[in-house]
Amino acid sequence: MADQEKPFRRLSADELQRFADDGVICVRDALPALWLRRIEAGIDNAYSKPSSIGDIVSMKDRGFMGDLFMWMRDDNFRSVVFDSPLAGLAHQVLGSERVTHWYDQLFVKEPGAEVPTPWHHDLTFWPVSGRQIVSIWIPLDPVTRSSSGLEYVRGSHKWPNRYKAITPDFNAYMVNPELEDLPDIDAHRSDYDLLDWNMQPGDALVFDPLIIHGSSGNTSTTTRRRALASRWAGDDVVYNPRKHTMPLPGDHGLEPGDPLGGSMFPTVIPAAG
Ligand SMILES: O=C(O)CCC(=O)C(=O)O
Repeated sequence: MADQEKPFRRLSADELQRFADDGVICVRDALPALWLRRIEAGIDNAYSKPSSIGDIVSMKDRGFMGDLFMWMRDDNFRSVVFDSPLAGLAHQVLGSERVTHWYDQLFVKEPGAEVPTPWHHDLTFWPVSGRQIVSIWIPLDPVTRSSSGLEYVRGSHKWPNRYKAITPDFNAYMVNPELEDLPDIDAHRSDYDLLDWNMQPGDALVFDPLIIHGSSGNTSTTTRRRALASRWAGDDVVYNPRKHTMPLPGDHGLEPGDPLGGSMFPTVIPAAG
């Protein structure tokens, strides 16, 4: 068995059931320090040499830096994809034979950054379809809800509703007018079953792409809030480009209906022979 197939630890039957029921679990100590150091080095590189996507999605004047598909440019993130326990963790929750890397994404909020991530779910604006998809969100700094830890609406991945993406103006084309507006969750917080966790670096949130989630700005005056989202797909996920979905950088060579795969979406389990 290759290293990446060995999860740092096995998830319990109870954790797997909670993932299915709630749409999210917090896995403590999912990534050892070695991997945290590599991700931090990758974040430093993304800061000093932003990619063209990073330039577009970041709002550095407001204390927010983002980037996507970092693994294609940076060996630190590349090794997280191919050699870290994340593929093995995804394997356990996906219940799929193959585990394919979908994409990685950075969300860095500087101390005091008033940049909330509005409530949203992910799958509606991705150019893929299928249900075997999971995101793993790893903070590199201690987080609480007020320092921009993620918050979730428990069980909302099972709702039949499909909501509009909520994106900054430059991404307005991703807002599909045929989809519903999200309810105003913050105005009626007691009507929802909300979940959040105080987390340490290396803990991971493992969540379904249809669960509604969001985060506040970073109210800490001293601590950055750096986080990596690592997204994975299983056997049933196919390329499904539609209007109002996220553009993909580069030539992936996929036709509509093709299973996710190829050089831009590497299958990590089973490892290439
Ligand atoms: O880190 C954040 O604030 C947002 C993360 C998120 O929405 C995601 O990973 O899907």
